[in-house]
Amino acid sequence: MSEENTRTPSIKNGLHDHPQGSGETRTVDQIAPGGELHQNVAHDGDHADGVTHLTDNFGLRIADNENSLKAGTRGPSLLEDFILREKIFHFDHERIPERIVHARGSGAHGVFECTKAIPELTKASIFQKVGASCPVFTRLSTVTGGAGSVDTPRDVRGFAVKFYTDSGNWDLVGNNIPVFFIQDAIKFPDLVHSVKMEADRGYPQAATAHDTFWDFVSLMPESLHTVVWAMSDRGIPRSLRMMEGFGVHTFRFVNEKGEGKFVKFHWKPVLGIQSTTWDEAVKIAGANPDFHRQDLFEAIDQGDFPAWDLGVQIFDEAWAEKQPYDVLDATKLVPEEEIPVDIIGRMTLNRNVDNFFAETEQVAFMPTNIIPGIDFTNDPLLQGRLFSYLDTQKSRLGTTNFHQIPINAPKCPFHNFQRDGMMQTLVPTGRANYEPNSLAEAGENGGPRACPTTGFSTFQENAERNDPTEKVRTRAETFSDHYSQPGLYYRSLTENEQAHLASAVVFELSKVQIEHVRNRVVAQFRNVDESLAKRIAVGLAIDLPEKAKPAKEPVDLGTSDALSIQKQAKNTMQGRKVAILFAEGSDLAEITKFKKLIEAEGGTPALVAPKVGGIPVKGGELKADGLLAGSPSVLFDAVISILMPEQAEKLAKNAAALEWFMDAYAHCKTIAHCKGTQVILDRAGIQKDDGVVPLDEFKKVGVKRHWEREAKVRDLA
Ligand code: HDE
Repeated sequence: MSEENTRTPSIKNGLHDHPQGSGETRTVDQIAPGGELHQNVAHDGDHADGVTHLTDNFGLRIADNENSLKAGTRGPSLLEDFILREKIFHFDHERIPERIVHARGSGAHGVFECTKAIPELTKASIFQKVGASCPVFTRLSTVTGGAGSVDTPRDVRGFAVKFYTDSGNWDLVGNNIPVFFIQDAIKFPDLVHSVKMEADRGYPQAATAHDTFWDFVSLMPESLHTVVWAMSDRGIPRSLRMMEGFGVHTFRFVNEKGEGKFVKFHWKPVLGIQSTTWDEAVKIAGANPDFHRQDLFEAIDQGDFPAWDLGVQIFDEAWAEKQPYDVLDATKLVPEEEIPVDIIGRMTLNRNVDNFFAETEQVAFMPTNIIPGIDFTNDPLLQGRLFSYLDTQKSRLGTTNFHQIPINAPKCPFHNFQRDGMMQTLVPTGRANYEPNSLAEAGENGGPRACPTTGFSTFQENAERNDPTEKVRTRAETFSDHYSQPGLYYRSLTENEQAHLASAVVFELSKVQIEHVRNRVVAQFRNVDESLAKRIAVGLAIDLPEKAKPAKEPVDLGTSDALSIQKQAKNTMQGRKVAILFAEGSDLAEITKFKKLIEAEGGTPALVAPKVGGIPVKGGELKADGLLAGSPSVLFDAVISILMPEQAEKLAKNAAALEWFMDAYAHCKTIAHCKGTQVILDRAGIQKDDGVVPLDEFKKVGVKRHWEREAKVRDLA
């Protein structure tokens, strides 16, 4: 059935329009009092005197919201108290099942704009001309932890974008890592069971560092490519605004003529890619469990809108045939050096949600939401996802009518004969709820019809390659090289990044209690990169086990700079947060100068002091944004210290202050300081280097990480 013809009332700015012409349907807002979806007023008359009156869910004004109805002042509550019962009843049902994966996420509204028209590749309306735009809703998430877990565990991040186009919703439901753990959807429940908290003990929460996950990995070498990405700094992003996004699967673009090309989607963050170090991520989890969520919310709130460029890699069947891997295998990437990423648009997130539950929690992404011009491929992982997401939404949102929830409803008209069901909010009129019908011939509204020309039609692919054509449960032979690309990834990293990856695996395996699992993982890593396997074995103090027998011998694919974060790092203040430490007597003029400098470069200054209320400083009084003991330096990208000598002396005896500087140093951050601060640096054992500089060098040095320092603070063997 035609997609375009299967959608009904149009929605503008989140509000359902009144139906046009036929008067075919009525929507919730025509029936609901107040008529607004973002509704906090029940009756028009209720705010006539400037006060919004509290009512029950049916519009009855409430006289007392403090006391339940009782038989006498100290008597029992009465069953008659329908006001109490409605309130408690509704409260009891406030939660819905959290997402089985990606439960913890942050969402925002925005806009997508086409910057390069590609009609020769796709008929998708959003890519037909430069400047074409549509609203989007984006949800960025961790995968493993529950909805109430922390933001900075080592994990893959979800990167889901809903484009509300004029030809229907297109959901690009991707991750911040371009490959996935498994090749076939049938292994997904096993993967997720193994990584989630263990079934008997209910822990660990939001962590891969445990027996069952690594047991699975050790037995499923196809997972190794995603594992090396997750164990690298990609698994601990600095900010949701500073990570890449990938569609992961190979999709297909289809043009007006019906010609198809393969496409891989990429999101490139305008702020550059940046990560934390592991020690930093762990400390952030304690200092601010909502580190990423708050960062995204505050950036958007202050008009510092995060943006990503949408890029595509395009290739055809003939090119795909020649590669040493299968482009339908989601554990493989297409190196950017081979097929460059062409930028075709930009997404800017410019509006926070009004209500977390209504929008971020209820948003329902589905890879099946595609539009004419974009199609699936036979990737067996993608094929399984096409079933899973629709199914999960019914389970989470409770009704087949979840598409009517404002955040999920398309903003273009939709008309079809799907009817009724729980929580139906549309009120179709007339009796045409089937097709074919001839009601129009009798002067009645006959309803919508499929449209072969503009409707969605599946790409006609040549099925000859799918040999044998019988029904089979097999893995294609072209899916059998599990080691070459993980090796490519590892060898493409800088030395520091390689060391981070190796120590992440050592850390994770140190938490694994079953010895043979550790050994088997290292045996697998010997096929990825022998030097990496040795590093891990040395880190664990175990003998190098015998190499696992590969299904297919790996080949050396060289290196790809696009895979390394550090090789593409931007030294920019944009989107970064810089702390300015001050105390009694600090120079206000100097503090103000640095505040302005940071702001002028697009960064956010944060004042940190031993006390937060008005502190007497030279030239006035100043309030701090954060208490020193509650604002550890892990929350900032660089630190500046402006202290009078006597205050510095005092802080040199304060553990929180010492740790503040030691952490900034250990995490390779810029430390710009006045002379007075030297006493603290000396006490903390911090030596001068390219990133530990006098105040006047701050601008020149910027907020980049000083990785050359790392060997002094961490064993990089
Ligand atoms: Fe998902 N995945 N997934 N996934 N996924 C879900 O859908 C699933 C996969 C991804 O912010 C669920 O609404 C299967 C790959 C994101 O709301 C569920 C398979 C990629 C999100 C589901 C995969 C993803 C989800 C859970 C293997 C990257 C969060 C709640 C066949 C390309 C979307 C929900 C949001 C969520 C199933 C594999 C990304 C259960 C069966 C590969 C970003 O339907």
